[in-house]
Amino acid sequence: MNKYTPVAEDKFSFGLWTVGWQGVDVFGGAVRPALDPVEALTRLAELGAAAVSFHDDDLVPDDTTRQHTLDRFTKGLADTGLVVEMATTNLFSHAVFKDGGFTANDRDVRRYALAKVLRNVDLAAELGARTYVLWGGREGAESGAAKDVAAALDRYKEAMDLLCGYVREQGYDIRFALEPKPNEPRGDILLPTIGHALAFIGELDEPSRVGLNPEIGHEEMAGLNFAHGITQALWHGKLFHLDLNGQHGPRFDQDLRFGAGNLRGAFWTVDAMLGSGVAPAYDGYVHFDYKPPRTEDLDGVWATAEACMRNYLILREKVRAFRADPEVAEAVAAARVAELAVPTLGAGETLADLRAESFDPDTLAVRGLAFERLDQLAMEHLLGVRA
Ligand SMILES: [Mn+2]
Repeated sequence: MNKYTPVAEDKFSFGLWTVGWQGVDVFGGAVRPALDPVEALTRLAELGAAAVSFHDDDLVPDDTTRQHTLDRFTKGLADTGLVVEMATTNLFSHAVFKDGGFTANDRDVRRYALAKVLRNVDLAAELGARTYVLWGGREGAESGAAKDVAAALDRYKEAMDLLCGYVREQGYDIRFALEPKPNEPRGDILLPTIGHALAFIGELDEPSRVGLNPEIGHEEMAGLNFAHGITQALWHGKLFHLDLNGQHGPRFDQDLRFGAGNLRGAFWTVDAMLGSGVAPAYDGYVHFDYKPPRTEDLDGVWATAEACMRNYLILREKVRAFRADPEVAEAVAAARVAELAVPTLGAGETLADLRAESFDPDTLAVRGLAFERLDQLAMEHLLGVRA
């Protein structure tokens, strides 16, 4: 036990499909044996996780073993004290979803997709999950005329409106969280970024039931700043959940363990999650969605799971030390950060008053902002040369 050993209050959560990934990729088959979900619960609990999430097909892929699996899994939850905090539907693996689920051109496929989601929403409610994620990885296209994008958005909205109505009628304590991704497996995926998804939610019948589950790797694949993205989601009250992992810029979806890849991005992500600015802190589960590389055996898998949590705790300590450092406070003041929270127009002031003022842009332009000193202090905290 040391200061980077997780405790339940840290609210760490893992998808069963993360530690359970057998390493099947585009170029090769499995490198690890299938992982029993109950074994996953036991090992994750030992490492200090508080919760898990699952796709229907991770946990109950087969109707003939469904009840037996659920009985064992429910007992595993009770034995370990872990909870199910999130559930989601696999609308991408089966060949039937080759053109998507909710937005497949084939109406029968859309009807099947909706039925599959409804069935797993019932299971999610039964297992106590309060967040239901929808990642539409196959909702998209590789070519132009094949997909009527506006019609696809109509069908996406129809599906979300139906799901919201269902959850309301059933009285389930569940909110939906859309997970944006720009591409892979489709050439172009619908709702590719946080911004696209936020705008889409505004068009739904019950927008309050739907928020976001942004993933670091997905936003960085699009070249975007994840900390800025989740801060905007928090500003809209829409950061219902998140997926932490690691990514090296715009390339294939790497799903590295959290902290690997863009380390500075990870630092600012934790800073944003802790609510260091005007936006509220994130108060949901700290959920990891990564893939232990194919080089690892099962011991290596557990080492990566432990490292995800450890890196979060190390970064949290560094962010707190940065924010508590008196020299940082000085640098923040010199950078006029707090001034941005002051409304541009004064109380009782009119636009006419503002226009009557005489401005000297050349004088204003001379002021430096001293952002680099502040950023260097963050860098030095991150590099461990300031206590
Ligand atoms: Mn990913």
